[in-house]
Amino acid sequence: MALRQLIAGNWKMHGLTGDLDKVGHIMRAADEAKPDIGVALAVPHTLIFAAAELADGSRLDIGGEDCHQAESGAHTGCVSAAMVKDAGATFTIVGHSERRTDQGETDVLVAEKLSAALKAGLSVILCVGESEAERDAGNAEAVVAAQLKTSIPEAVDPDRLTIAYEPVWAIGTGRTPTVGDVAAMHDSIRRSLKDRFGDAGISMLILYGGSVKPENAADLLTASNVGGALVGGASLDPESFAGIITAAG
Ligand code: G2H
Repeated sequence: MALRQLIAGNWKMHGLTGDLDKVGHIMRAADEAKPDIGVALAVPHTLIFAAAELADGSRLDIGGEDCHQAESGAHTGCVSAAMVKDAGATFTIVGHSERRTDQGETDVLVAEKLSAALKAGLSVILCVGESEAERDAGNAEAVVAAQLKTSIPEAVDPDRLTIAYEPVWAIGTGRTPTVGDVAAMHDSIRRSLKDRFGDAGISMLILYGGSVKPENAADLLTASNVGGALVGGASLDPESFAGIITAAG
């Protein structure tokens, strides 16, 4: 069944094996979600194997938060897409703004990572989003369109690609754009995807991310062209994450 919305958690650099009971809780919420609502959870590499074993047979998809662009090689401390898949992930996030900022990742590098992930058999959540200065200058839509153009490689299977729009100034700050601003940006992203992929660009899910909580989820999830949410802080609390899953659809 094609998903109408996807609610994806992103634990970032949080979570030890002692937190796996939270995955169990989220798994039960996923199994109770409406049939056309998907639930996914991106966890640190160290937890993928155990979380995927736990979620096996449930409707919860476990993913990674990043992968290296190379298939293998002398890259101490890095993890390839094949390793992420081998550990049990079905997807990975690439291009999160925290990696773009902390690790200096560019759109070109993000495109290489996206290619590597698809080649390894993973689905991908690609993050894009403007800074506060870019929004204040009236350039938000142009910035995001440019990110999409360069971060999505030439050869790509659109059926395995999900976009997450995450305005950088809304991440972890408790601030969110208005529902109207979210709708305008998601409509703009949809136009870009349609231009690039035709019909496949119409059905591609576009998630909103940035301070999504149970209290604002219903409003954000009903905005035009919003196909779900990428949830950071609130996904660390299974009750809150379950509340967002319930708000979907
Ligand atoms: C944005 C989001 C999840 P938060 O990064 O990717 O995090 O919900 O904490 O703003």
